[in-house]
Amino acid sequence: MLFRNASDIPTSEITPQSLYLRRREFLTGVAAFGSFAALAARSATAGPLTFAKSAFSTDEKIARKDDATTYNNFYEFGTGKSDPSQNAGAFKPAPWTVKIDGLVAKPGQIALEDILKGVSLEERIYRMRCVEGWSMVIPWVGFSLAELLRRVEPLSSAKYVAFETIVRPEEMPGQRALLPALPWPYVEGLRMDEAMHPLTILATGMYGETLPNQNGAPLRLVVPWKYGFKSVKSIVRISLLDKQPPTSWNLQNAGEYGFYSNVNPAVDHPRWSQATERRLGEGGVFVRRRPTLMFNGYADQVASLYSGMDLRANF
Ligand SMILES: Nc1nc2c(c(=O)[nH]1)N[C@H]1C(S)=C(S)[C@@H](COP(=O)(O)O)O[C@H]1N2
Ligand SMILES: [Mo]
Repeated sequence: MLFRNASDIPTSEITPQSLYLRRREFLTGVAAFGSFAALAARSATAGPLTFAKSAFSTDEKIARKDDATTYNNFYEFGTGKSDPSQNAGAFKPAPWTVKIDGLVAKPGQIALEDILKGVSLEERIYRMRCVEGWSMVIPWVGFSLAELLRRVEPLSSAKYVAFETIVRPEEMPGQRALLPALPWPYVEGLRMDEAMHPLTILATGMYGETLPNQNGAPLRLVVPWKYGFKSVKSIVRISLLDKQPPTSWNLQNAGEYGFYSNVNPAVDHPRWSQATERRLGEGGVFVRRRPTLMFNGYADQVASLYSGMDLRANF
């Protein structure tokens, strides 16, 4: 039983080293042939793919795949929680290229296949906390954003990284709405040290499979110590800048959404408390709420990035 569905594997199970290495060889081999999508398709005959599990992974119970893929936000497909899964079917995540520009020595357009050739994919089981008060544990498949940024050689003047989602109104009904829910493209940003932090990944898959359209195919950011909206989906552009870039939710409502958006139970959203959360998959909507942890439980890893900063002013 080497290749079980990722969601069937107890999260406490550690990948044996030999299997880890064989998967690595396998992945390096297939990555040379094409995208993770192609890789996943090819492996369909061999059973679902599983990946080496990162040391950063949590052992908590992972969310049901059904919940994680049908209850979410992707306003390009509508503002309802079931809109993304219902309306993202016609979106075409391949072929895909990402433009990397700004303060880097090697700017350019990079095909997703080429990005994947130079990085190591692994499974990262992360807690995710949405600003609206729900949380879930997701087994991502992805690679460290730092790996990609190092390849394009950031200049010392680069202080921030900006991300942009694709604009494709033909395939994204939310971008055709008369009254746009957000200004398009969806934009997000990180400080350079946040972007280079080992916890920060670009994900191409979840649950051992290629990323579903509604979860940000084919490439989305995952920053587990920040509220969910920082994890920008379907990325087509990454720019390195010397100034703090604008972010979509801050543009829409600056009083409610700041640039940092670190998960912080002590700083409430103006309209609701952030002290507790409802964990998706814990027995439905009426289950008890659990306390929200500082930096979403990743304080040991990331608190030092913010030492000396007033996190109430820099929310
Ligand atoms: N382009 C884009 N990215 C986005 C969003 C969006 O509406 N558009 N929603 C954000 C919000 S509010 C959350 S909570 C997460 C949800 O990610 P998930 O679908 O993987 O749960 O995506 C974030 N990234
Ligand atoms: Mo969110």
